[in-house]
Amino acid sequence: MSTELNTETDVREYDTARMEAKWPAVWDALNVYVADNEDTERERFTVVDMFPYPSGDLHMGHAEAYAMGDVVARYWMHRGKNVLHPVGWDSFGLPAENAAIKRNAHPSEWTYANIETQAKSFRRYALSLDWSRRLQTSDPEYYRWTQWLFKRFYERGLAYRKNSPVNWCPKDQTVLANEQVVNGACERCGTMVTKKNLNQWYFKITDYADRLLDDMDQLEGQWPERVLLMQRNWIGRSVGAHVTFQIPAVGEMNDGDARPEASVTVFTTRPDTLFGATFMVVAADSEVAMDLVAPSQRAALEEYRESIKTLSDIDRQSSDREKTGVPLGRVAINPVSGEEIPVWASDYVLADYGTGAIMSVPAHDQRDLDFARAFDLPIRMVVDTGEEDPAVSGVATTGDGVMVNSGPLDGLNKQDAIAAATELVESRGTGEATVNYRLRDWLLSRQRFWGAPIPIIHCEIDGEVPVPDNQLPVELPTNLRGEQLAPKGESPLASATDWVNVTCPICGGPARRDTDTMDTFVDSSWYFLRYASPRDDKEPFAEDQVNKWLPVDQYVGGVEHAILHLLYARFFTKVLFDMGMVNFTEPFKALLNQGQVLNQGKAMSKSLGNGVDLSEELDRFGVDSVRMAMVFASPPADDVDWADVSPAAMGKFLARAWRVARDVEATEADAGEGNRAMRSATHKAVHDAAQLVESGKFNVVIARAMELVNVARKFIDDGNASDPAAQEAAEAIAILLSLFAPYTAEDMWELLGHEPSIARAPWPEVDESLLVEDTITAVVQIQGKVRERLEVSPEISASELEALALASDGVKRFLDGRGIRKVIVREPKLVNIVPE
Ligand code: ANZ
Repeated sequence: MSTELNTETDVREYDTARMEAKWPAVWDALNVYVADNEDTERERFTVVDMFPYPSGDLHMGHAEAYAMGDVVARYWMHRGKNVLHPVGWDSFGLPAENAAIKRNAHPSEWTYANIETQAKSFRRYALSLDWSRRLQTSDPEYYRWTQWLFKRFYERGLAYRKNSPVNWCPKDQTVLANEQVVNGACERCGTMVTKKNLNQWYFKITDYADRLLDDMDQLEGQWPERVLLMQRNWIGRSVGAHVTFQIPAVGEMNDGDARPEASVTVFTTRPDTLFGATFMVVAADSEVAMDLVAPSQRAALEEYRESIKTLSDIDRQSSDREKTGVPLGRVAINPVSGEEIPVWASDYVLADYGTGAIMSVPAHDQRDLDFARAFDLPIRMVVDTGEEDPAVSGVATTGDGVMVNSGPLDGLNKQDAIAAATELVESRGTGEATVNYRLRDWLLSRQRFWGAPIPIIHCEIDGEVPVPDNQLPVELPTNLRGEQLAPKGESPLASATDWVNVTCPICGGPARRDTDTMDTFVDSSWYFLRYASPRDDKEPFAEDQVNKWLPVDQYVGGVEHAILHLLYARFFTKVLFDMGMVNFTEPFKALLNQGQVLNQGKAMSKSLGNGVDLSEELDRFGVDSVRMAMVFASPPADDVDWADVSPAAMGKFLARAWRVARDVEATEADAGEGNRAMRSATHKAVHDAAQLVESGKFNVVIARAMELVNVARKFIDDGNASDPAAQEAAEAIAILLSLFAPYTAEDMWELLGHEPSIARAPWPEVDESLLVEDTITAVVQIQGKVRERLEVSPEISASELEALALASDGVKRFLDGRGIRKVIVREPKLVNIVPE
């Protein structure tokens, strides 16, 4: 392998190919990156990169993310921590299955081949990973414990099965996740998606909604603010009230068309506006709508329901869409005013949020106002905010104000009116205060092959029977291939009859295995815990180990996982805490989201043809140059545009830094005897770099290293190669660079006469006295005449300056033994001495 750099005379001795060939074996032999490899008493620091999906070789996005995590891991190694920086693969999932169908193979073949490719690239990329803890979620030794955990959740009532409508692609015969439905159509084949009722497994994450919200206090300032916000919005806690409206019967008794009396409960966050409710809306696709609808309106409702079937929740609630709906031919009675209001069905009310029914207050809710205007329904202002009447302006007012048109609530402000209205309905038994969440239980079952089988057996006599622990893992059959893996309306596992048909562990009678597999988010909800004791075959992880290494000190990964993965991992951690298996409630103390790697302003993609191949870049410029260029391009959280990145220039810089190490002359002298200005530059750079790494400004660390290289180069060229300050500078440069450019740094370390590995070299100690900015000149006067000039720190204290002045040669000489009557100090610039 030759690199472009080697062809330039300027850098001919800096040979990336030689370094890349030489060092990995040395690092392996020394077990440099293995956690606990020295004395195990040191404080731990755990850095976890979100583990990759083995979709092919590593790409530019991986290159950036893993370079960032590596800076953190390497920094804490230099700082003497016992660092755990593990690696694994999220290796179950759909692409492997699709590839297997296409190639008439088993998904494991594609998966493990890709893992090997990525593992090789990780090594070449010189990440400080502890390979001894490597794991793969598709290994039976791993998913055995995924199944074991599922069982514990099941025993605690946190895993359950229920019939529910799911997105269904009639062509592919498969369930689709919401993200796989694009504009109402199947992402893969474009067929319009419908809803189908299926028996599905759920985790009861809603039981943990409050804790998932409240524990975010622990993460404040340590996680990106926008991620915390997304988590909060996803959980969506709304405080409000349930209010029940009576719906009088319609039609004559004994008349086939009659509908009996009913009641409908609405969820509202604004009980204060109860007197402004001028109509009620129920979700058109809800059972309630069908129960309520008057016979004369039934056909219209059914037609309307058909028309909204393929709309997503987002479309339904979009404020841009014209409001649509059908009157149900019924009225509801306002429980506090006794007023009769019409009941409508519409798509802007969702069936599975709140109670699926709302009281509409058009004056103070824009969606209700748009609906009222579309169907000419009354608009009544009940909060006077001082703004124009919404009935006139067409803009609902949502702020605070004074209650009007509201009987007993008149004159109150919003907060007091919310409390008073809640009390009012509670006292009448027609409502109560309540908290509602947007969060839904986690649908975890998939009718797919390449996932962890759900460890449940269905028996006609005993019902759902968990597979006994000592029979785990329930391994996937190995004999299905190609087309046999294609979805057919039920899980492909159903066709493996040998596998499916078992005897019931309780009664011994004939029974069937559950044929669903788990969502891969289940696998990734606990892998970081498994890193603590990855080879444990008695339990998912050992208690002492998990509490030693976790929670993760620094988690690194893409913002695309800001919601689901993090929420699920947090949920698992809390359940395991409740089970007494871990002693912490949050899995990731700090989170870093790296930006995306773009090219010419756009995400790299095959269709745009702007993709950049990582391995080609590595061949061309060398690993270190690519890594450094990537980190230098922007602050870690910002996007990097590869078009603006210059690995070639970075290669030149690295060569220049490398030559500093080559050109210094070894000396036995103590660094303290070295040139002060050079030393000061070194110590300042090291001091700043530590602060910059800890505050996540990795790109600026590189800028500081560049400055130091310039100063050191000049110092050497000025004939100071054997000054101990030159050696000190070169060592510091090597350690700063080792955060980003491990090959170059290791080579420099060797040139400087040290044993490998630089990764274990302690961070240079900073001499505070060398950090003093510039000195300024203080003038010492005796009887008004300048007798001495002193170079001092601008921060010098009065007493220090006085002491320096009195001890100075000039002052001693001019005082010549006389006593002192008075000293006036104006630090840092002037000392005036009045002799006796
Ligand atoms: C009356 C009202 C008056 C409302 C007002 C708002 C403003 P969040 O905060 O998101 O929880 N709502 C309730 N259930 C709904 C559903 N299934 N589909 C669509 N909208 C629904 O929103 C709660 C508010 O959204 C509730 O409070 C309800 O409208 C509406 F001036 O009730 B409100």
